[in-house]
Amino acid sequence: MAANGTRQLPGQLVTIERHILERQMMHPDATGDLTRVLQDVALAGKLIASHTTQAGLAEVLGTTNEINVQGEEVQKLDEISNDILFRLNDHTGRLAAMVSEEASDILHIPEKYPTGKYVLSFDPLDGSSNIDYNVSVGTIFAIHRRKTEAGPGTLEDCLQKGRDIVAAGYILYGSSTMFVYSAGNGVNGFTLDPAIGEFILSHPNIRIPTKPKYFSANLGYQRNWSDGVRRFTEWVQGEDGGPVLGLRYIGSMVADFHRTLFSGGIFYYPVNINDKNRPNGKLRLLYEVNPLSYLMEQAGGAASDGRQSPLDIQPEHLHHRTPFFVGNRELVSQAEKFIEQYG
Ligand code: P6P
Repeated sequence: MAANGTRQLPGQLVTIERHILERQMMHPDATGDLTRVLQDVALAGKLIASHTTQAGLAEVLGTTNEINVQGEEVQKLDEISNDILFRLNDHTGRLAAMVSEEASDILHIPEKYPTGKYVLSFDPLDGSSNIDYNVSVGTIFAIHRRKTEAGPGTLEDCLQKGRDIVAAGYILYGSSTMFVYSAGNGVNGFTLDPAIGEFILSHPNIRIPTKPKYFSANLGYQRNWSDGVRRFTEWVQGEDGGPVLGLRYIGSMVADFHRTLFSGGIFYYPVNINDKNRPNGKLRLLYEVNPLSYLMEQAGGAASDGRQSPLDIQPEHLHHRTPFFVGNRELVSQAEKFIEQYG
């Protein structure tokens, strides 16, 4: 705070728009469309934040009593967040299609609007089962360039590997609202200043700390994990010379990922070997695992499905599920070694 008590502006007030534009200038062939898609997502984040921070007041707590394509109860805020993301992007002429956790099929651009060159995939409100407990939740997104030439987006446009992501990120609705993204040149974090309604650069060039601090997994399920995963879990707690990491698990992946990114460590959601309905685990490749894997690699970490980077998996369908390990390289690599040796 300045001497006269006025609000001290940071030395360089960098908004998302300024940050993205400055990077866009590094690409002479850039048309600005990707910049504007990111701004559209950021605006959606501001609108969703205004709902999530008033959930208790605005009677939007609880569920709609509907079940989504994932077989999960649709929370009212899920629906609102999904609607906000769709309506802020359906008319811009920048997208060929959208993919949402809340929609069984491709979300096509309405015929009255032009289509564009990008595909936006998102989980509108990940961790929503925690909404009624006032736990942090988040929006996760990934952007690809379309593969087909023109017209309505197709499955070919949507089922692209994470390696081909052009930008990805998340918005965390927590004690503050943060927008964390990468467009291939490192990871940067912006904090929403509600007084001016702008995301301001607060965490430039985020890198995962080299010294890991926590492991993050739902130990309530460990009896259902494979032998290799169980042995890895013992190792991270000091068995066989492993590091002695503390346990932190919120049950809202964006929050667990965000803490892992800033504290160092590993988050993992392995397969429950007794859950025949989910042979590939719970988390979805297109709009949860791939965006976060892309971000972690950009921040100097690594991601795996237990054997390979999720970014190298060819998605088989829109809601393709996969086991997920993400965090410091050496921890992810150790998990892969235990799985390779013990299954
Ligand atoms: P569990 C939230 O529903 C979510 O998809 C992720 O955000 C979170 O990591 C995971 O599920 C929590 O699942 O089975 O531990 O409650």
